[in-house]
Amino acid sequence: MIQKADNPTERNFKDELALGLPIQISGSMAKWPAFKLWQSAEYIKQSHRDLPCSVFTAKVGEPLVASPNRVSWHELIDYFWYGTRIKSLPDPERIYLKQTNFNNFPELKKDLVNPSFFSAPMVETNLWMGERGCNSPLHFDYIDNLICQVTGKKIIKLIAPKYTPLLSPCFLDSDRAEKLGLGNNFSFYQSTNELKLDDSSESLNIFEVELSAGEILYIPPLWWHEVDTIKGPSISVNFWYATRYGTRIPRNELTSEQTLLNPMLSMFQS
Ligand SMILES: O=C(O)CCC(=O)C(=O)O
Repeated sequence: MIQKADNPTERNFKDELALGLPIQISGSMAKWPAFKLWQSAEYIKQSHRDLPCSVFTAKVGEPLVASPNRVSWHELIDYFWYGTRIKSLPDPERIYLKQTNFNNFPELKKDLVNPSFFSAPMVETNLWMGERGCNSPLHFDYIDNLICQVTGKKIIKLIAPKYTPLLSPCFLDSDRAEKLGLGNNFSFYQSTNELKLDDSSESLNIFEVELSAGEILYIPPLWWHEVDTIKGPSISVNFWYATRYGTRIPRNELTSEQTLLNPMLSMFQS
């Protein structure tokens, strides 16, 4: 079972954090203006009406890939909330606005409240907006992460870093990683459903978290996670914080499995 915390203070959270496990947090978004204001599609739409946005799209049975066509913010909102077709996109099955820096959305950024229980330096705040069926493949990040669900619902599957050797991680080549929107991460291209585990892996433990509107999931660095949107329109905000591993590992160091495993294994040996 995943740890849960209700409206933690900075002090409570530090104690929980010391355990190095994911934590599902409730009660800490109640005062976010976004939590009320973003219930209105019209409010969201007017905030950045004509802003061009880069999105990921997928045809039936295929993974989401970066679309060469940009779409305006108001078209996206009309699509997600009212089902209006976007003419410039060739009839996709799914559309996902992934990991888009909130600096592009100054009007909406005003409606966020930085979580007061987390005290590390913040690196980036991103917007994720999608519909049922949107997915982020299994991967991990080197930094502390808070995923805050404002509308809709997601299922997040989590695997502890100690299981990495059982997962036989594979690197995506950089073109493919870019296309799938995983350019800055070490990535693992299989989903948890497709894991080909050998007999020794019976004890692999996959945590499954259902994240509803108003809830936050803390994902510690190096924890594998796969994210599925199960109810749309879904808006998530994620905050990344600098940690002992720094912020990002330069792409040119992503060359071997050793690079991936060393920091993780040394963590477990220490
Ligand atoms: O919500 C998603 O689709 C993915 C989020 C994620 O992978 C992250 O915040 O690191």
